[in-house]
Amino acid sequence: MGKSLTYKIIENHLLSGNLKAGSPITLKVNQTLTQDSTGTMVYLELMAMDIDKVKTDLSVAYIDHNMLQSGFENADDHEFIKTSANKYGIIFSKPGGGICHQVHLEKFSKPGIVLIGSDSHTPTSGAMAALAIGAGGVDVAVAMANGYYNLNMPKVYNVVLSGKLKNGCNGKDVILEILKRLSVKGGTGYVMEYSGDGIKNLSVTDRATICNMGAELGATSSIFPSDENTKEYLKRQGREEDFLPLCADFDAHYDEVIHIDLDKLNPLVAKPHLPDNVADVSEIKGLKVDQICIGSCTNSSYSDMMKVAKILDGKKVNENVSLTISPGSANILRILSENGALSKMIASGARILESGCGPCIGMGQSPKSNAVSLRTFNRNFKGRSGTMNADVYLVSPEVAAFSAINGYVTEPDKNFNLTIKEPDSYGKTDSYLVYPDGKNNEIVMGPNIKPYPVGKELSEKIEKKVVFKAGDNITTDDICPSNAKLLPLRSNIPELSKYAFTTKIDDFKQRCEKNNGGIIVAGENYGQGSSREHAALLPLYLGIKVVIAKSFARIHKQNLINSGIIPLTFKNEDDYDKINEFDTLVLNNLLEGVKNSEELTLYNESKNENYTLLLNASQRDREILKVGGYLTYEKNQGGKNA
Ligand code: MIC
Ligand code: SF4
Repeated sequence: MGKSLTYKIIENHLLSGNLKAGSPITLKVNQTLTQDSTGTMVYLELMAMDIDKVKTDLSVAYIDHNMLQSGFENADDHEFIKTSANKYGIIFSKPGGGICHQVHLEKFSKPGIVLIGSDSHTPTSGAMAALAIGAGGVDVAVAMANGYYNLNMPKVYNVVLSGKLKNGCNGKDVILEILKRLSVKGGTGYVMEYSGDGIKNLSVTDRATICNMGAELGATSSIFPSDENTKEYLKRQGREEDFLPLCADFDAHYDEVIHIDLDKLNPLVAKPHLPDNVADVSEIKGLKVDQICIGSCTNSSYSDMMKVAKILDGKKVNENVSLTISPGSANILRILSENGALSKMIASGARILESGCGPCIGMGQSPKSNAVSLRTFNRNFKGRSGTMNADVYLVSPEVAAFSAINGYVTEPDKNFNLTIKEPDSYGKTDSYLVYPDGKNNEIVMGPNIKPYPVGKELSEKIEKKVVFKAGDNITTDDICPSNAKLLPLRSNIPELSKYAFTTKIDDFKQRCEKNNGGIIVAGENYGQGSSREHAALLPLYLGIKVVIAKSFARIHKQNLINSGIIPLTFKNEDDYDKINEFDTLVLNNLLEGVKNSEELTLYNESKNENYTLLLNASQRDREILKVGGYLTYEKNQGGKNA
């Protein structure tokens, strides 16, 4: 039987391990990317690893998240990242240059490479046939320092596309359809690999939208083959020499398959408050809208922006709607300003924002109380917009633009021709890139940048109270909320820890302080969403030693292990119901258990009951837990894994 594209790239980069689904493997890393909201931690970690220069072919540090600069904190973070980048040989992308995933696709991703990024939407570069994986900060620091990345061999889900999207449909509708069918945990453990006749009808940027939101499936990555469309895209970016044709063998082995007929798709929407709560737009048409935001790493490409300009041309944004538009990169913004599209947007009454994440991560543009907000983004978790009681709906730019004119949810007009002709050349806007000068090695650290917490060596026994019992699908936005007020604190864990879980309970920190740390118990898919390792570092700082859940999301589980917090699952899920908040739980014989056992016994002292828990971890993960975290583990190894 033949090989999938995923399998081929992994085989090509394999440093150790065996290619059996679920077994631990180590891959050589070609490129890394970081962004600023996770980046300060990454560079603190890199500093702690005491290296000279990065070992990757190319690493880029983007500033795209924390750009509000309402105090000195964000700007200090930028300076810290800029000076670190210079010291370690990393390209720095200044604020305003664009969103990391969009810019990386335009300027740096190549077919066949392995890219690791400290952001969950790193798989956007799968549109370029790169194996691009989102990871926690310390994993990215290790990838830069030593040139490798550890993961479990993923399974491969083949998504076979046939046909062609109808006028008015977008790559967004493809991924929303997949989310509808598979749910926010349906991709866990898989790389989503696309094939079929339909892919030739999808542009690289439509593919990027699809790969981007593969993160919402919980998938390890998403990937398209590299074909004529890839070549054309690279040519228009002035990088034709980076083209390499790549695809799966015709008889490739896949673990699962789904088929999607693009012709049959209609415009879709993810309703509040999860990306898999998907319905046809027609089901909510007529819903009055207060705010519309177009942009984010999901839908801010040239063609997305041009479609919006075309729809808005000569029209007026409804008087009750606030429409914001943030192009994905400075290069796109420049083209829009040169070809007149920007003036059409402005003339219609749109608010043009900087090229960056902006409202997607709650950096400004929080909607009014009880608002209905339509966004072309990828996440609609409750509270993420910065307004707890707002209802956020995820849609395509086409739906967003038509709705902006009417003031209520509107399906794209089928007779309105939305075909966009891509220019022969996108030109280049390189002024936002700063290349390392190889001279100045001084790192500048502002007063808000505090050291990250380091886990302690594992003890023989843990006896702690359940300080919080959470339900299913807890996001890392719940564990470590993000908004304009909190993002400046990303490099200050002690301060940020005050806000842990505040989307769910007000007094998590107080509970931890009162009980000298504790244990978290949760339902399914704990830690879905963002890769922010802060969602492990805040609990670590507050003394959390163990999280027991029905299941975990991939990146967060690794972030817990990397921080020395033990992630355990229930052997019998019904035991979840037997544990109450503030029960005292005891784990004995931990040194031996964590080292060698698949099963650990949990004693519930308050109920006088025992439950069996599972520790699903590689031998390396077990060692990491024993020493209290990945950084300590790597230091002890002295880089010999490289
Ligand atoms: C997000 O979309 O949630 C973020 C902000 O880009 C995160 C990273 C972060 O929390 O800083 C992500 O997706 O990993
Ligand atoms: Fe930025 Fe939003 Fe994309 Fe995250 S999902 S990288 S916050 S645009």
